[in-house]
Amino acid sequence: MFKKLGGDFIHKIANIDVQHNITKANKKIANRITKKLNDSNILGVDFVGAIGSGKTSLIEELIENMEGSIGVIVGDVISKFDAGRIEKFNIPVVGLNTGKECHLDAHLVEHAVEELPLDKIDYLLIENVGNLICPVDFDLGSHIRVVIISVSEGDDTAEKHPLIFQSADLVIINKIDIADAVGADAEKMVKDVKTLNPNVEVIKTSLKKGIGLDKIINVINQFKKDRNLKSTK
Ligand SMILES: Nc1nc2c(ncn2[C@@H]2O[C@H](COP(=O)(O)OP(=O)(O)OP(=O)(O)O)[C@@H](O)[C@H]2O)c(=O)[nH]1
Ligand SMILES: [Mg+2]
Repeated sequence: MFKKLGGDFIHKIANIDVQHNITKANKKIANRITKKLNDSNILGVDFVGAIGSGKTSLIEELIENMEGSIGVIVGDVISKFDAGRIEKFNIPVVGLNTGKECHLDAHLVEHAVEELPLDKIDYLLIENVGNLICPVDFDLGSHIRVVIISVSEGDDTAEKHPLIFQSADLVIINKIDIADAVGADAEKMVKDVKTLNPNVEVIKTSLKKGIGLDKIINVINQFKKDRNLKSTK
């Protein structure tokens, strides 16, 4: 019994060390990316959310409705579907496949950034792999993290995944058009997020019906202004 507990303890310590080294190495690369974006006056935005919550739909709406030039990095496990959706807009886009990994990391993003014409971009929008757990510790060098969930994942999503909401700069609760149909209480979701992260802005949207998009654009623009990143392209 004693031996078993000791074994478990050592096992946990080993995992923590490995994890610590990985996130430390990731952070170093992320800092390089942030510097590169700052030097080019680009605001980097990391979109994190559950599978199917509306990440690509939001990026599509931002491309169509925001002023300024946009470049996109699309992370997916294996497919190219989402990158294909963005390519239709004829803007710079790089698709990344993570294989078995459930999140993007700074190493992958740094390579993608090298492929982009930074002198022609005001906003770099990064779609992370659909997941609310794995991306938490992986800074991608972006200036802000937008977490997007939808009512169809259940109105207890925030309570179940506190860390990702605590790491968010903006939270979007999407698909409010179907809240009644799926029996979700969108106001409860807002309250749960605010409990976890009292200062974060929470915006309810229906990307299908164009509700809330203007608010998101205002917040993103404000983040750009706050960082003195001028739109000159
Ligand atoms: N009813 C409703 N459907 C929506 C809304 N926004 C997006 N959808 C639909 O939800 C589905 C998933 O949207 P995507 O934008 O592909 O979601 P995603 O988060 O990029 O998905 P993954 O990349 O696969 O994780 C699509 O069928 C969208 O048309 C909305 O506001 N309301
Ligand atoms: Mg997508």
